[in-house]
Amino acid sequence: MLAHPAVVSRLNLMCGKGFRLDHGPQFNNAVKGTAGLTLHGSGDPHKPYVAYHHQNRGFHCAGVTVTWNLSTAPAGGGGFACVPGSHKSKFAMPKEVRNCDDDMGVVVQPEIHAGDILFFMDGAQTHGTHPWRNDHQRRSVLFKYASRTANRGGSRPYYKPETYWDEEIVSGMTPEERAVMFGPASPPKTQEVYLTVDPDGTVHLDN
Ligand SMILES: O=C(O)CCC(=O)C(=O)O
Repeated sequence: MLAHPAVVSRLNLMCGKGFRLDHGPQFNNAVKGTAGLTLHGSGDPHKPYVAYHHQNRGFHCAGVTVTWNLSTAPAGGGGFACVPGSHKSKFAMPKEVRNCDDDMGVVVQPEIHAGDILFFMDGAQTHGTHPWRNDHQRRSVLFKYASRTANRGGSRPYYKPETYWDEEIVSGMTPEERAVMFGPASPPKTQEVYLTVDPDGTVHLDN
């Protein structure tokens, strides 16, 4: 599943050659009545590590999720839902679409058969989950891929300056210097990486 030809050929186009698994796989086994996930993504706010970009004749998406569906999701029965084309949207997702109160005629919950593979542009595209209304369990496995240098969060355990560089290099640094020595991770879960500049030119941590 991880490096299946049907996946590789498409991710080479979508994420670019050298794509990698960022995190996952995640397993979805919703039972009838499972609900509560709102729609998300939509490229808003802009996150470079999952963004969609079109340049000349080529397109590129930093984050793509590949879902292997092990059970069937009939149209209208719930499960994966999205707004096709929303990766090109330049406006915020309406609140009603986000919380599924009003789909404004743009949300699609595609019919999916067991054995289908679904590709979606994760953070760049409006997507989410509709309540599961089927008697059988939903079963799907989600692989979260990224383009080579995009970081969707997978390296958080290793990004401390002491690990990413070396204890010797970072010991003795001020908190402000240390802030720029963290390795990549998105979004950082620590305030130690955010800097700000005061009107008098002082740089300090932005807590
Ligand atoms: O497959 C689904 O139900 C949606 C998954 C999702 O929203 C996500 O992975 O961010």
